Amino acid sequence: MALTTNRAVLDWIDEMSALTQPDQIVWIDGGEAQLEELRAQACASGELEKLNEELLPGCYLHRTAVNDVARVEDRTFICCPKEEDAGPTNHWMDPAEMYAKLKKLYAGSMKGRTMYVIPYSMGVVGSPFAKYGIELTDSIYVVLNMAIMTRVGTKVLEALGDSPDYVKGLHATADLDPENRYIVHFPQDDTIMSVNSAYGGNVLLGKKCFALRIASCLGRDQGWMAEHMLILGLQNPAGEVRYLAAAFPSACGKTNLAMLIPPEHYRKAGWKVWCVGDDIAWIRPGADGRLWAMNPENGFFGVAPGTNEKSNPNALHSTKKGTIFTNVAHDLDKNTVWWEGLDKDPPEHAIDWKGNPWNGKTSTEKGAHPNSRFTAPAKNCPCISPKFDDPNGVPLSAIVFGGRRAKTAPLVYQSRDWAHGVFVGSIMASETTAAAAGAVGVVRRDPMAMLPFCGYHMADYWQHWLSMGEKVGEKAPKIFNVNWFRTDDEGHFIWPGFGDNLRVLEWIMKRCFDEVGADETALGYEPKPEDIDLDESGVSADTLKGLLSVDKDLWLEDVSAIREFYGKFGDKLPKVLAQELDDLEARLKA
Ligand code: GTP
Ligand code: SPV
Ligand code: MN
Repeated sequence: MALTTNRAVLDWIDEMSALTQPDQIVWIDGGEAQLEELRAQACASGELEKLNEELLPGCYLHRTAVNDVARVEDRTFICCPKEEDAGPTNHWMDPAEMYAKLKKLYAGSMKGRTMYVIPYSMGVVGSPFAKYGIELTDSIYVVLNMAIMTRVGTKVLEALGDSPDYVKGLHATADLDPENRYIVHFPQDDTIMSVNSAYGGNVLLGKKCFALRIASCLGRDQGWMAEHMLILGLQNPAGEVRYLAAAFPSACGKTNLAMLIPPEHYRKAGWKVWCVGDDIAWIRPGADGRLWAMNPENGFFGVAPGTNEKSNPNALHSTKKGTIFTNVAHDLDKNTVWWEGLDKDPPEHAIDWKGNPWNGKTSTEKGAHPNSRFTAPAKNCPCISPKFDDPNGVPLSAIVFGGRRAKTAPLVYQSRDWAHGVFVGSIMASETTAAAAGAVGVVRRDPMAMLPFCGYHMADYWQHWLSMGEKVGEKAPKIFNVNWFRTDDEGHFIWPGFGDNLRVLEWIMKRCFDEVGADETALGYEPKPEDIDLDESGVSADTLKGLLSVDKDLWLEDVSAIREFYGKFGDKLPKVLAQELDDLEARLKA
């Protein structure tokens, strides 16, 4: 039975069910009883496997099709009316043409199946900054993931009332044909359509599709920003909590940084990190003129491989109950899960992510897919911020950009001012990872970690960043760039990373409050080596100097690459950014 009388919702559902022809329609009310019933159904059909109730209470395992394990950027479209508004970094098709193409793929696709109606909220339900969506899907896996990742159910429909202001999302599993897989956004209609996938960011439509691609367009029009950023609070020994947001590309360390546990002597001194969010930040100017950030999600869709008791104990702890694991290895002796980097004791009797028998002690194949994930409730996280449910979010002191660069980028540098910081974000580059289908380890430009997620022309997006800075003026957060991923000649990471990243965060925060000096370099401001605490880090002062060094020849090569990249944006490239590039080149040559 329909859970709302909202005509704009009911009419759209009628239209979509006439198209897809499900046997029945089930409304998700958000209650535990209904979710439990769906879990049982999914276990009966084999879609989910229930894990050991004692070791992993309320946890389930799911395997996707082997050709459906990551976002598909090639098949992701922004279908705004004019091609020039999608820009050179997005795939575009004429909306009428795309709607016609999709209609054929959806027609009758839910015959013999159930259509679930998921009312969900991005942000705290009822808060002035929350935005609502309805996802229609024929996948119980999607329903159960959305119920962890977002706030779902009747309360969302009550908050929406009779308003037509919600984002429409239609997901059909269809036959998972990769040739007909489409993830499509129509920003002018607040509509998302996804077909022929059943994996993560392709189908949990509240996440990248709504909270970044559609929301970035809303932010442009309404004066706020939707960013691919973690948000954390850094508590210092004086007990003050200062907040930063950080944009790293997919699988480049956001979840890890957001939940960081400080090195021991920092912990003893009273340092602590509070996690507000690990993937998405919605940022807007507050009444006090500062920029405030909130996390629209309610859970973590985190990378499993590499997560362990040492690298990220808080994430590991978050996965101990009420979690769905996707594409990890199944330990048959314990009925638990395993992935590469969990521990040095892989199971002998297991099923790998492809569903084949697997002996972790002898096999040379991977047990878990490199982009295998856990979907865990945020409330499970031991360091979840007391501000997590605060509708206003938190005030930002710093914004940090970063990526995987084996050589070029130093451990950390600070931009000269907001405009220079926007430049620093716009020239981000990083090695590709398994989070998206395609080659791994290839350096590509990924401005603000938004290359796959910006719902409009990237140059207009940069202009929007510049305008937001003008709006907040002196109160703008300071902007930094970090790189945890410099490697030595053998390809080993030089910086220990993970908890030790706090050493860099400490410097960043002190810069924001004028508590520490800096050296001026061609790039911006860098720490004086003695200002980074290396106690018990295993890193020598010389190594640190190396990590902070700037190879001018490499950077001049990068400048040419950036010039070529900027060339794609033609007249739309903000003049300020072109000037910043010239200035950087001049400083490198000086
Ligand atoms: P998405 O969920 O795809 O957006 O990824 P993310 O940015 O949240 O990345 P995540 O924190 O899950 O880390 C991805 C991978 O990077 C994992 O394999 C981590 O082990 C590794 N990683 C994270 N932080 C560090 C670090 O400081 N140093 C090194 N060397 N590796 C790191
Ligand atoms: C990412 O790829 O940046 C993710 C995972 O956070 S997904 O939800 O698949 O986009
Ligand atoms: Mn992400």
